[in-house]
Amino acid sequence: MAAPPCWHILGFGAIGRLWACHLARAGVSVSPVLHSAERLRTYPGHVTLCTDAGEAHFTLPGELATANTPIQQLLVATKSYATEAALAGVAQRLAPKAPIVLLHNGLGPQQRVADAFAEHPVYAGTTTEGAYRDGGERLVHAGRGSSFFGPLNARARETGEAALEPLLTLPLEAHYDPAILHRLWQKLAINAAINGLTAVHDCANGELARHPEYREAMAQLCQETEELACRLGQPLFETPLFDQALKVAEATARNYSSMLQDVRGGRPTEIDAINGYLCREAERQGLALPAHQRLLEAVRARHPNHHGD
Ligand code: KPL
Repeated sequence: MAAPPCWHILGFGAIGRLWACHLARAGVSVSPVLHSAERLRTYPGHVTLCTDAGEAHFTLPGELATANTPIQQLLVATKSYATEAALAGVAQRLAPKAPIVLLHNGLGPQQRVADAFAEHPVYAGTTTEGAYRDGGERLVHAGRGSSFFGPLNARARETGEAALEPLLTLPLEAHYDPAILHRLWQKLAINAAINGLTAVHDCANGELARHPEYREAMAQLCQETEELACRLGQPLFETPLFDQALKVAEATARNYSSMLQDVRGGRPTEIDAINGYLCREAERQGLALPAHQRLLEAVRARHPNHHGD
């Protein structure tokens, strides 16, 4: 039997590595596409996955975007602001009808990629898996979560979930959801209530629930998000968004949000694809979102070299 085609992984941070290790463990060949010749030179070609069950080592030979092998299947796990440029760098290598799977926070890039790559089935995913890099090539899978993947364009709806095999059958809890936009909006609404505030106040997620002033700011953000979602006819949760956001802040009380980690690490943040996305959508509707706008500006001020989404 022919070996299953390779999955190329663009964006080799914690989440890209987590999926790469699990694909490799399932016997699928995986090729991380690294962002520079310097990175390829220092990358040892393997990753160690650390879980409660111990450590496992995976050989994952890296390559550059300029390599010339065709890409049959592509998982893009970059930060939201890097997705489109990273994809452009490998576009000429995509085999006809190669599925593209986008896995990042926020909204904006997904729709643009789905339109720009209309000949390819384009899917989006959202995950609550918790993983971080622990120096060098070690990856710690710290918190088990769940993931959803679903179609973004007509070609993906026609193709269905078959193209996502084996992403859906790994020992990570992953499901196919044809209404993926709803899931992406739910994650966006939660991230918009938590991430920016923790980045500005330099605090763990749980502080937002405990500190009255932060809690009030979170309530305002949630109320504005709900107003916009209602205007767009976009369902969110069955219970108020603020209750959901509080629940997540409490359940992840000791965690530092991905945005705070970016600010502390001096990296660009995903604010433009989260609160920025909501502000742009609101503007199209003639709606003002003052709390989101203020937060957007405050986070941008903390990282002046922010990227647009
Ligand atoms: O998704 C998250 C993030 O940090 O990006 C939350 C849910 C806020 C957990 O920290």
